[in-house]
Amino acid sequence: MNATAKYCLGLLLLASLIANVVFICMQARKTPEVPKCSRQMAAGMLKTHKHDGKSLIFSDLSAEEHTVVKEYLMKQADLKLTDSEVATLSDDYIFLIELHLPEKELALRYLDSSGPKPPREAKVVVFHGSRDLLVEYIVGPLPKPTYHRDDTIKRYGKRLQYSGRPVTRVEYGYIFDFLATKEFPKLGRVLQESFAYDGSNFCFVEGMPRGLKSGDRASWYTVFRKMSGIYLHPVGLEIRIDHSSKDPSGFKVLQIFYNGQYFNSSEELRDKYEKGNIKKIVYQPSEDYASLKPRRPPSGLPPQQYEMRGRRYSVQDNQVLYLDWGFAFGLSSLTGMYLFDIRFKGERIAYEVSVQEAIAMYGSSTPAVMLTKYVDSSFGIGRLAHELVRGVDCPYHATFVDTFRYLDTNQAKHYRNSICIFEHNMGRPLRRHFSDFFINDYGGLVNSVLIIRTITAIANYDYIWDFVFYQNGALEVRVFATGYISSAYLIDGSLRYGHQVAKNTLGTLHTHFVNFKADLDVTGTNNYFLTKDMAYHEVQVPWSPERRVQVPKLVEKQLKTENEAALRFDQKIPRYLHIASNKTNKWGHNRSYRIQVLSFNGDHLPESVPEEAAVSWARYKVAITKHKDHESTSSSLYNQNDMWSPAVNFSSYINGESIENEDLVAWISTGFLHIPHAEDIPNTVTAGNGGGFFLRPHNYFDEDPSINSPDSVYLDPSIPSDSCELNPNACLQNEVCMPNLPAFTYNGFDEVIHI
Ligand SMILES: *[C@@H]1O[C@H](CO)[C@@H](O)[C@H](O)[C@H]1NC(C)=O
Ligand SMILES: *[C@@H]1O[C@H](CO)[C@@H](O)[C@H](O)[C@H]1NC(C)=O
Ligand SMILES: *[C@@H]1O[C@H](CO)[C@@H](O)[C@H](O)[C@H]1NC(C)=O
Ligand SMILES: *[C@@H]1O[C@H](CO)[C@@H](O)[C@H](O)[C@H]1NC(C)=O
Ligand SMILES: [Cu+2]
Repeated sequence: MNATAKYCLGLLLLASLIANVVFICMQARKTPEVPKCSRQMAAGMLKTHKHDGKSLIFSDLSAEEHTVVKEYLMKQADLKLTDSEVATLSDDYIFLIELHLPEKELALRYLDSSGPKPPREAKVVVFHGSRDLLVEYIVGPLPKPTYHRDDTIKRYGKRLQYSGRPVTRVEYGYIFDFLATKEFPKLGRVLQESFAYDGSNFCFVEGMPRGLKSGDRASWYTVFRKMSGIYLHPVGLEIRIDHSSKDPSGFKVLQIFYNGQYFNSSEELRDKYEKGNIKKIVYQPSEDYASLKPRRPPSGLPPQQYEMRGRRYSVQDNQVLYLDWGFAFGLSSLTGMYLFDIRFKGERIAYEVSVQEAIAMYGSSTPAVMLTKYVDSSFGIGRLAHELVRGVDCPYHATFVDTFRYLDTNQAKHYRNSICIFEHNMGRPLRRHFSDFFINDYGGLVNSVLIIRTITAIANYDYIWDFVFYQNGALEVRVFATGYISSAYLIDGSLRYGHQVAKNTLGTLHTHFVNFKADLDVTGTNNYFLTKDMAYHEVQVPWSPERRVQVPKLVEKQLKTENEAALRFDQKIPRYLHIASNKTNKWGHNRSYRIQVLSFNGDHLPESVPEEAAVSWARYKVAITKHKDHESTSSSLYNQNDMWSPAVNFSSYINGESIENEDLVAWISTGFLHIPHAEDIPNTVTAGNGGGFFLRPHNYFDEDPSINSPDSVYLDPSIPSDSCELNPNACLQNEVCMPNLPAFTYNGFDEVIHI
């Protein structure tokens, strides 16, 4: 045991002694009897639904299922798999295991009629280093697999090049080791005098894509100082490494960018530095401006919400029931949160609503950032859903759900409390009216919603993913960005690409675009795509024919093919977009759900740019395609690392097919432009930084279903103000109920990635 460890142990003993004394003192003080709320479901709230277990066909694989899939494949002699714990880049090993979603037709037959349960299958991504191929296998049936088949061609229409694979922990390890042991020793004096490098105080952030054409695997690494909030501490050094070789001894430095100057090798930088004919950086200690440690002691507590009479929703396995709503949920390591079989009053509204992709395109004059186009699902959006913090990430009283994931690992990892579900009083009426003048009364309904959330910390950025269920039958999907901006070392010309936000630090301009999938099924799968807007037209005033006026009129249109319904980012589009049924409501109008986008992307990469094919979903504000099981996602695990010949080229889904009386899928893009500014330090805030969309009933019902909400309040002058019959708030004071909250726990650091 070294001296520091002994010292720590001593402190720990002392701390536990103090804690015990405090605990004993607290026991001694007699606590008054406090009534506690029942944590059981409120009686009668859920009488219209029951959990049926059918949602399990959409549930993520369990820890045991991941294990049996791995063990089954390891036994297949023809695959020649090496355990990923010991595999090198030239071996064949498992990279990812996750649920393979059932085919929609089979799933619907099982859910809606007495069809058989679809086979439960896993999707497994194998990196075949020995054959230079990436292969996706389907393994089934679980829990006792008997078959595996190569699904790559069916899904992607082609074989996948080995160079399109993401970088694994092992490869990162080789790269950082190569720098530390082969290159940095050559730069001893430069690193010492410029950065006070001590062998362990550097961190690296990579730019992507890893080159300029298909097959390139030569990434720029920006060096950041290892201190709290590394992303805001660039030191002024960037290095481009060719790591295309499967043998790490073949890794090479291609360029070095030091204080705004390019060099072809460490030797060149060293020699020029020693001769003194370059612009040097002279080390100065960084201030700790990026730390998130509170700068003053906490005081006060923000308001909390709690459930007076217990929960009004219930979560069983992966199924949630809430008032009139019901849905299944899961978390894909790659694409993040998805919901299936979303029903309101028992009727399916959407088969699937899911996150697909999040991209960010950066500007800078520094080499690593000027190329950067991050395509996050290739890194894994859901992969980085860590434990949520009670009382901050989700309300304290939320229900927390654990997830298991298998990505770049050799056994499923357990992520505690990585999804949260809660009912939330938004503190604003969903609807209300106070009638003055002729009749006096008041009717209102507080906006109480159910939210299911996960938060994914994808390196510097944290994305909050919310699905919000309203009592009027609307579903809102939101994304918010927070966390650290990425930054670059300030050099001449930097200010064209952003603002200076700290000493020597440029906050680099970038876009955030996010793509979602909404597979709506409005009264079944036979749907149409309708648009509505208004236009002014001129009419003669009937009682004054010599005058003409402009009157807004309803403009309705049906778009009949995928091409017509691919609504481009730079196009003026109708404001109302509907997935409609040919069934009508009581008033004779086609029943529909409206897609209402809250914030469109804005400018997209020009289509002439070779990388554009990998993110071609961003060409469209909304695109409607005919449902196909093999067009399940708008992007892929491989799009980032081979942007030039992407595994999924979304624009090819739009190929002239009819979308009349078909099963339709809406691909919805939302986003914002981020020009970093001083207040992004230390963190970007969620307020104002996000996007999303609503799916809202539109002539779907005959009236607003929220009129039946049990939370409705009604007042009129004849009702005594202390009567609780139509106004539960009048009796709130009689609720003798304290929240029964669970103890605070946190284990989120158990599964962090170490390289
Ligand atoms: C660095 O490499 C580039 C491109 O190969 C070349 O044009 C340039 O002359 C090289 N610089 C030096 C100093 O060798
Ligand atoms: C509505 O669509 C269904 C399914 O294609 C079809 O059978 C029916 O005839 C259609 N009804 C009307 C009124 O168009
Ligand atoms: C709207 O409903 C009517 C009546 O069922 C039907 O004839 C018509 O085809 C529907 N229109 C669309 C675009 O679905
Ligand atoms: C992507 O798909 C579109 C539409 O099919 C096609 O025109 C384009 O060439 C494709 N691009 C690549 C790089 O595959
Ligand atoms: Cu941003």
